[in-house]
Amino acid sequence: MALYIGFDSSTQSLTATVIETEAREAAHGQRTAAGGTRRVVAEHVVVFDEALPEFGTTRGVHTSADGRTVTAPPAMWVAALDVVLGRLRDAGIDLADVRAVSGSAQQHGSVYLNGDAPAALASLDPAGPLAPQLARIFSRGESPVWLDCSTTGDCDALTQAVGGADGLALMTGSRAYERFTAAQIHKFARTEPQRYAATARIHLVSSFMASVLCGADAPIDPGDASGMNLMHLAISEWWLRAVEATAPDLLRRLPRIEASWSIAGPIAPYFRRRFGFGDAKVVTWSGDNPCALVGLGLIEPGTLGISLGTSDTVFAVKWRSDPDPSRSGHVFASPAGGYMALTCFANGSLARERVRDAYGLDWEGFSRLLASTPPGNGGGLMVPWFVPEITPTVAVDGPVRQDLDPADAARNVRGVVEGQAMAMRLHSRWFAPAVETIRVTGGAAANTAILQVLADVFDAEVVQIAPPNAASLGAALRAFHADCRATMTWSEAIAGFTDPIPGAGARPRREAAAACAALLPRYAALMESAR
Ligand code: XUL
Repeated sequence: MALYIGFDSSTQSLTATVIETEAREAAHGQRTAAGGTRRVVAEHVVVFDEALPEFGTTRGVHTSADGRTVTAPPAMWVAALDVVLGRLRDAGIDLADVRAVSGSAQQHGSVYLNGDAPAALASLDPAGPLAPQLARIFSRGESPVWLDCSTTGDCDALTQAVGGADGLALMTGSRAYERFTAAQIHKFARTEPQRYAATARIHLVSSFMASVLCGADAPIDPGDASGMNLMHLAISEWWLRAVEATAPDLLRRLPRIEASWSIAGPIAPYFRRRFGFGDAKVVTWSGDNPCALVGLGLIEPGTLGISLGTSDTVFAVKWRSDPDPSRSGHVFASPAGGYMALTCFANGSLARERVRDAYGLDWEGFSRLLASTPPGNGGGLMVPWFVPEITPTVAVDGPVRQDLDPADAARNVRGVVEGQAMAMRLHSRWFAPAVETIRVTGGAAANTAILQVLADVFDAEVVQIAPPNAASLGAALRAFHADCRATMTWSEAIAGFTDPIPGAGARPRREAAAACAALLPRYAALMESAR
């Protein structure tokens, strides 16, 4: 039996998913999948606010009074790694059987290390926890994360320097976005030149966590590098024009880009001695959306994926790298080959929670009200921009209602969920004009009333995949695939792990789908007029 671990370092928590596969040594010495046992052995979640209150985060982040600057302490992510590994060990999982680990991380966030980092990472003492030993490696104690939208001027400067938004989107897969790493680095170098000068390495959250695990500088994979506005998407190499436009002498501060299945190194002695790992490999980490793509079994075009998490994202595999003609979506490299088209909404779980709390509901009450209201909501619409939105990009916050009484709890509950689903439908047309099947993941994917709304709005069947966290499962599958790559295809790697749960999910209802379709043009017009 071989074990593989996938981590997911997300906005609010760190998850570890452990999978078990039956593997045999083939005659030529490679490991191959034998097709036998395949199961998820364990999934442990460390919620930052609860488990690590000393970092003072709310939903995993620190937010400025105007809501535009959003950061998180990287030391907290490191502390969470100790906690989750302790929980796996205490749950009786024999970490000596782990052949490879990999990970998924919230995209775009950046971690700034000084010249002391390589020595500190290489000499971790297993007698004590990680965070205090790494406290002095950061040239910037707070990492900007994807919810940050404080860099509009930096986006403009970058766009101008590389010759316009169209060229930037063609080369990197996206026009300049506030949360993308180039704009964040530009702001740091501009506003804090001394601390920028003291920065020796700028990692993504993914490559930083991988560096901690292997005790050495880890590469960035093309999937996560495509969320930086710095990578030439077609060839997976740094695009020097954007790199030079972003900050002085940036190239030497960036890690190398290596294939998603590359091995960053062996797991560091710290983890062997403290938690009992054997000779596990650390497979290069990727972003949470590229990992969720794999964890939902989306290795070729045709099926839509939706992740209902802190952010809501809608995505699919595509073979070509051409960007969204309307410039509101992104194209990333897929860790399983080809590309990933994606549109991201900042008002995901947060907007659902705001509505739930405004009417004093729990999730059960929320679902009951949702199921009690008619599809199409009697024409009542809500554009749920409770925080500044990414798609479309709007600085204002506050929901916009049409024919919807704010005092009517039930119709506001339907308003937020239908509004989110209609925005996803409208902003996924550029890569999926019509779909038959949608695979869902994320916390809200367990809510069948929400899945029914998705099914009706998309007029498509919605299916659930057994393990709850597709991003950490995808990371575990990436570790498995990288370990057995010489003799195993991607479809062999995911087989048995990403099958839909029989009977779960939701099917579209003809009249409901028609009612939702009739509302779409009005919803598009409302979003447009509200910007
Ligand atoms: C994607 C995005 C979010 C984060 C959330 O572009 O910004 O989905 O990856 O973790």
